[in-house]
Amino acid sequence: MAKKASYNVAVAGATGAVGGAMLETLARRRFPVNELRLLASAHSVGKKLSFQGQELAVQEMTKDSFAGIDIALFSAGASRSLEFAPAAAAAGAVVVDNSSAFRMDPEIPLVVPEVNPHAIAQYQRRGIIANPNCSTIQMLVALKPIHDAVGIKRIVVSTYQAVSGTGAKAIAELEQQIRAWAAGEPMESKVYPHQIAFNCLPQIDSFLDNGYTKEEMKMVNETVKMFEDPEIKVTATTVRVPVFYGHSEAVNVETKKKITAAQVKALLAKAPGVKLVDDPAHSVYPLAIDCAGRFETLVGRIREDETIENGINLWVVADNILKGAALNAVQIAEVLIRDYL
Ligand code: NAP
Ligand code: 3JM
Repeated sequence: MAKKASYNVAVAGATGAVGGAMLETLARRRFPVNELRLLASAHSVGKKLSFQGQELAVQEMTKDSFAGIDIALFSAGASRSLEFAPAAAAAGAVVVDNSSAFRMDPEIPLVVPEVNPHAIAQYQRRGIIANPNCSTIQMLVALKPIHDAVGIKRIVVSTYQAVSGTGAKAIAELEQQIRAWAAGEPMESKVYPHQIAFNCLPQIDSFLDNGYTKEEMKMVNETVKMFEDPEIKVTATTVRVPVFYGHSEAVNVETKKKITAAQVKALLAKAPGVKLVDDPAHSVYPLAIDCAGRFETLVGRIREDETIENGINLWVVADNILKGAALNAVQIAEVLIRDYL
């Protein structure tokens, strides 16, 4: 079959923080879009969004929204994905889903193109590909070259996650609290269970019976699935910090074979999707405030763990809305049209 010159794309959740970044990313990467269909809830009907200089009307998402669509990018929450993604797939679209709804389904591939692009082939089983959680994506972009070189046995990660990962209401809450503090007025906490301004909350998503949060277990389970290694051990502490954009992570890895810090730097300097930012003598290292709008995952503070035989410490930072969500989904779509559609 001859390749199409351009594709019909639906964005489900187009009015949201991730949906907006999807539109920007499709344009920035010159994705060959024919028709673009913008879908959201009934209350957004009548809104217009601009794409490459054109104003497009938002439509209400229903099960009939996907006729003629080649690729449907979903970021409207897990319950909407469960309700509408199977209908989109049944209508012939390939769904790239940003929610946690399908990630651990054994019939659905979970993909970071720098890590396991081969898994995309499995989309044919259900017509759905899952995008991992933002914190897992950036960690695995940084660790994949190390895992390929010397094998990773165990990962200990602590995250410092931006409020934009929670959506537009959380961005507004942090801003309101900072303004209230400066004005000497009381702060309101509605989105988070505690004040987020000038604070760190060791809770992202809800708690499970084992004492971990769902976000922490996403990092554990998604890593095992994408590295295709049930032996790999992962333990995580995920923390919300008063940062608007950009997740940071302190990552400690124990490897099967010895690797030096210099060797890790050499690997990461040429790794796809990675930008090495590591010049401690000049206080140069990855910063959340430098990653907004960037496609790369920034890695620095690379050093050997002197308490174990084979260990490395790293500091990993990425734009949680781009590589953590919208960009990764568009990259999956790029592989789909290059190799499959
Ligand atoms: P957001 O800013 O709150 O946007 C939510 C979007 O979902 C809006 O477009 C909203 O439309 C739409 N929506 C809500 N209910 C709907 C319905 N019944 N039918 C159709 N559309 C509906 O949230 P966000 O930050 O963009 O995140 C959206 C989702 O993306 C999250 O819930 C999560 O599943 C996923 N996400 C994934 C990652 C990741 O790590 N991969 C990161 C962030 C988010 P209206 O404007 O009409 O309400
Ligand atoms: C990131 O439906 C929902 O409440 C989605 C909540 C959500 C998720 C999720 O669980 O899909 C918000 C932000 C994620 C995620 O990537 O796991």
